[in-house]
Amino acid sequence: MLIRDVRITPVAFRDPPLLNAIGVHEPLVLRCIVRLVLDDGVVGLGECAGQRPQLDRLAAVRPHLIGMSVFDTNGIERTIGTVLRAGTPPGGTPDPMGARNAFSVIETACMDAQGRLTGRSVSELLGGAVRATVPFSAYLFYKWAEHPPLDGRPAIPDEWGAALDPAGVVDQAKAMIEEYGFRSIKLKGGVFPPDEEIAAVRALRAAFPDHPLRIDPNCAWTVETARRVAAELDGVLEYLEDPVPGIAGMARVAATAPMPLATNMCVVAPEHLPPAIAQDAVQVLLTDHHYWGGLRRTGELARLCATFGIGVSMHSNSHLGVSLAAMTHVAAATPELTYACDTHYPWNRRDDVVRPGVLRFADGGVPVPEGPGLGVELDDEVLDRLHRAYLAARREARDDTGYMRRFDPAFDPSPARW
Ligand code: GKR
Ligand code: MG
Repeated sequence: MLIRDVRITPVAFRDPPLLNAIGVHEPLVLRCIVRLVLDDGVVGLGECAGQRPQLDRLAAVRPHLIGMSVFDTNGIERTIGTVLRAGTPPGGTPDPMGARNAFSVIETACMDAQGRLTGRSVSELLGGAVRATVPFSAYLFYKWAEHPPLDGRPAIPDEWGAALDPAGVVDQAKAMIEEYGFRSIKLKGGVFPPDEEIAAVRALRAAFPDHPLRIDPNCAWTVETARRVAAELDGVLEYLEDPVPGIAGMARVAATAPMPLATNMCVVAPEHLPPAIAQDAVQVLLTDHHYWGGLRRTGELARLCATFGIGVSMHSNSHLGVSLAAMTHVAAATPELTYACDTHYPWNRRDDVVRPGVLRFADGGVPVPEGPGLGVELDDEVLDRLHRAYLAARREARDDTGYMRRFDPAFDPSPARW
């Protein structure tokens, strides 16, 4: 049960040209697979973002984890915090969020290893699954038909096709729901003027009368616009996600909005909770174990939310199957998480580091993997191929705005621009 090695493998996988408030997704997503190798040969898996700061944090803590027990997650959390605080440059500010990001992936890998050692699944270790299948929502994006040609590189086609108007959004929803069976729908907004996005939501409502609907413009609207959109979509939206920046702005919208407001942007750390609660800014919190400090902390957060009458949903960024397995286990073991979770998983139909068979969608939900730990196994060949893709890409950060500006130099990503 002692950690003998920590293998940190950055990977890159293909992503369609999905549009959002700050630009467009680049052709490759950067992720990182972490393997904790124990003294008895057991390997625990975790997945996190593959941006340079996260890789640097993991490299810094790596030697300090060797020899620690995977059952001592309190000690591991303390060690990571201490090492990263000590690495703060003179005059620099400590980064507790960075420490939570680093601990999250290590804790996930520890719990996978604990499960493999004890023959228990991660959801059992978290207190037991309260649902056998975790519902996810269809996560729709406005998108281009292809990544346009760039710097001599030919266009990169994409089988999902374009979605640039209400009809395109409805077609995308139909395709995704036919394939995965989703029973809730989220539209990533903040891409077109709000009236066009209202029209898309109305078109979705007409095509899917019984599916709960959400829209998330990632803070692209002003308070006035958000209040107007909320009033116009009264009775249509299940919740309105991050219409405006900041807790105070969200509180002003919440004061008149007929539906709950949700966030994964203005409440992303423990210190954001008191002001958000005091101002009644948020009625649904999208948790994310990748940055809230791991799987156990996610459960604690959900319980805290329930105390204050805040609903719980789940945020997603582009990810692979190790993350999907972890999201499914923690959601299954969190009674308060009653909204269908977000996932970008359907946007990557090509490559997964996880061997096929365990993770599958049934009626829009993912059955909780039954094997020990996370219940998934790595495909070493795919891992190696995606690692080579990462090395060849020579990229260290996600840059939706910079990529968009290669095609539209005047692109404006400012928050509250509508
Ligand atoms: O993938 O473009 C995207 C999303 O906008 C993502 O970056 C957000 O973090 O999905 C996320 C959200 O709900 O805000
Ligand atoms: Mg969001």
